[in-house]
Amino acid sequence: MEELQNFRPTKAVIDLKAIQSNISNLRKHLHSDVHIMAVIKANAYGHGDIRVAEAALEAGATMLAVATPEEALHVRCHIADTPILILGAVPVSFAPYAAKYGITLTVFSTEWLEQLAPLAPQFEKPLRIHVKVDSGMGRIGVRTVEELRAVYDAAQMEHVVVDGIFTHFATADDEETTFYEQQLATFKKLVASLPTKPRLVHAANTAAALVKEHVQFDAVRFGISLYGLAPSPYVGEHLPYALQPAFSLETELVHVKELHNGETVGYGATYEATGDEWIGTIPVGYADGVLRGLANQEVLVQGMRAPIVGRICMDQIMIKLPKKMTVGERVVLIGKQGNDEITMQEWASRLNTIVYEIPCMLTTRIPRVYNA
Ligand code: PMH
Repeated sequence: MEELQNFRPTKAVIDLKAIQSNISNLRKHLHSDVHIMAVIKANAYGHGDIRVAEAALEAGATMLAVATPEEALHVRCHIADTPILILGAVPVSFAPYAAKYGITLTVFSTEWLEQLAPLAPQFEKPLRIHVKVDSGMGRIGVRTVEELRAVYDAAQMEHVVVDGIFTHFATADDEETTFYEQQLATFKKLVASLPTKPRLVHAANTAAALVKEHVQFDAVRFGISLYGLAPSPYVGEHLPYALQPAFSLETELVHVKELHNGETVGYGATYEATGDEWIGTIPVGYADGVLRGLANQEVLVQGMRAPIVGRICMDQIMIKLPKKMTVGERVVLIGKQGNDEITMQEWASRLNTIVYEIPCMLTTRIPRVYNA
């Protein structure tokens, strides 16, 4: 079949200039020799991994980070040479592919390295690994000097290069710093215990990179604010520069009608008109990730706020219009219109969650289109 355009007017518009401005502002904020690792796991937090990676690299990022082998291979198919680090645990069976395609692995277990030992002599190119330290996140990583030394020693084999060591903070986005300081001290102690320092020591996520001093080390792992979103309201109030959100969600009215007093809208007939009201329908729903928990959210139309009415359906949502409007009128669910803006943080607060979940939950049924 010929390649078809998107017929449904619902789309996510990703502003690559915003992504680039977030990177170039970070570049100015960091010491000049610190690498920026663009964290593009989960399809670049729902923004589209390849386009985001290309934009970020052009703006000053020098490394990429993903979560899984599948994500790494997808990126490598489109982007040659740039280092890609897989942040999560991977099976040993992936190691030959990692070596072949220049993908760096996270390692934290001597058993894993023992299983690698018989495979490594066949690698045509060296396998690069970063050792993960669990300094308090309690997720993956070595926890003591002894464990670190054992992993480091087990990794001394031909065709394997210990290229980095890193940790991850659990509370860098909080005002309270005690736990963060403990994690930092533990990490520094473990790094100092090594006979030789690997090339890349890294610890900072967005929050640490933006609001903590002295944790830039050799690289920062920049995730959520690459996309123009603050990791937490606390960090949002203490930003060193303004962030540019990159993601807008838009659609159009596909139907408009007038309801009269007592007439109802949607499953369960939960919404009842209290007089003459203009109701619009938009073609987006919970199968796109616009969850039913957003039933009290508003959208923007002609720069005005219009509330969602009735229950959100799988593919359609009804909104109460401020006045009679025509089919085809543009509706913004996330982003700016006129003088108003609906942020992902507004959705996150409505859903009692963190802003990270919002772009990740918007499904691939919504096409991502790019403004460069
Ligand atoms: N490094 C690691 C190891 C991570 O897991 C993440 C984000 C980042 C860096 C980037 O963090 P940032 O987006 O705050 O900059 N990981 C996750 C996670 O596992 N759940 O939410 C965010």
